[in-house]
Amino acid sequence: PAHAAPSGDRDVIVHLFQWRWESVAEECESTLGPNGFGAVQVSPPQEHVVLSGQGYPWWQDYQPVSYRLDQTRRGTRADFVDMVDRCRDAGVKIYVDAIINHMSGTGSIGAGPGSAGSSYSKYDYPGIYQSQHFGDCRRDIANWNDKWEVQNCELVGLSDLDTSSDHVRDRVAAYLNDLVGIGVAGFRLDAAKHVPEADVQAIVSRLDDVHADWGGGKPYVFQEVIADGTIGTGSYTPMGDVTEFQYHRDISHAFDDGNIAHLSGLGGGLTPGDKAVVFVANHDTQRSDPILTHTDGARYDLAQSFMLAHPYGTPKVMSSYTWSGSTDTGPPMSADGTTDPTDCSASRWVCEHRAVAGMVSFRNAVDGHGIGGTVTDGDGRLAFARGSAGYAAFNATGSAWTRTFSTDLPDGTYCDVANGTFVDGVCDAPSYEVSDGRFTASVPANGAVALHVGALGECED
Ligand code: LM2
Ligand code: CA
Repeated sequence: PAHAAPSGDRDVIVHLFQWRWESVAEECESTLGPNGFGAVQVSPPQEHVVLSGQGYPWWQDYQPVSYRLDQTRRGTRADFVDMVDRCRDAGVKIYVDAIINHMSGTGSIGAGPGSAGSSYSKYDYPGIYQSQHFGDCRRDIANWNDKWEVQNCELVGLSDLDTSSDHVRDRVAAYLNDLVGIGVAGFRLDAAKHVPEADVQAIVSRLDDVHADWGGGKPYVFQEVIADGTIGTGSYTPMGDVTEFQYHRDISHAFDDGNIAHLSGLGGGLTPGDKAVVFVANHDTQRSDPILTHTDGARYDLAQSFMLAHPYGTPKVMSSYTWSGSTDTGPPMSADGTTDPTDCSASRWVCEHRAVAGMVSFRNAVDGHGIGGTVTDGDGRLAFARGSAGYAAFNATGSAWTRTFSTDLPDGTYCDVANGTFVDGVCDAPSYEVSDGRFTASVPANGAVALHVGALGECED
């Protein structure tokens, strides 16, 4: 296939929402590479509107005004290039959140300058797009049951590009290929459902091959499609992977309610797993429609752990920052709206991906093995094997689950990667002895235990 998912043994994506480029690079080196993360989804790198009058909300990034990468909120183009190189050296891909459906809207500041100094106004981006490059439906999408409107009218007042025109297709593809040339390995296509399928196809078909270190094939593409009765994910799977929002709702409700015993079949009836990008929460749902988020603590971490242990889909782990009051609140920043470097031990950065870093090694080690040997105990507890390569137990109740589990694991001492990490032979978690295929564990309340053959033999308590 033209846009195959990243290789199965390192497919985990982490969304480092709003992180500075230099902080992403450091995280690739210190944490993501060593634990086997496959890729980072970074926030949009293109020049965008600057809404000082509204306190620099996070969503100003979703109103692009040019394709320059000299976007100062998270760093310079040179910082971006350095990040891509350092992450690649650490074995981690960069996926860019690419805004292809629209440019800016009519916010509090309808005209420039943008974050890199470009002048603009809605429907006029000098040297890039003029009025004729936008669709004729210059009003908000009103009838979401009308596919034509959803794809050709304006999403929350954002100037809607006429992606049927060659000029727009060429210009968008030139931006994406600039990124591919830097070494970017894939894209999240923002608001893909609002771009007609044929137009996505035309843009994707213009993409160059990725860096030789990533195999030199076409970039990985996953499309943001919030499926409904009007537009399903199936119309977009020919062009790449798609976001599966029903998975998000299913896993979030299950862990929120403590009804997880049935989840071995999670994903059944949804988009085929080899086309689905899955997540517990994303940057939109955690604000507009929260079910289970970083504010829910252990139960949320448990859900992200479960997602990594379960074979359906390509998992995307969320990494958030907190806000109080308005959901518009941007990340920690200085007075001029420039984002602060990430500090996971202070400030408002949650860094919840670190809590599940060990489970990424589990996912990589059990790749290719299905779910078997399921054990339940009431509605809130579920354990299963991943063939002879791994075994995981999840406890979404308020009391410990103590029992002996039967596995197909080779006998030995295993690092519990649900409660720590195993990097370069060093285990910083509890360890378990598997003997005659069996081990006895006390799975913590709202916690898990996970053992795999890639974290065997050299554990230190
Ligand atoms: C997405 N996926 O399809 C992003 O995941 C989502 O975060 C984006 O919305 C959206 N599509 C457009 O890229 C965010 C935010 C909106 C915000 C837009 C544009 O959730 O609230 O809209 O970015 O910045 C804002 C105002 C809205 C206003 C609009 C245009 O909230 O009231 O509409 O700007 O000025 C008049
Ligand atoms: Ca559109």
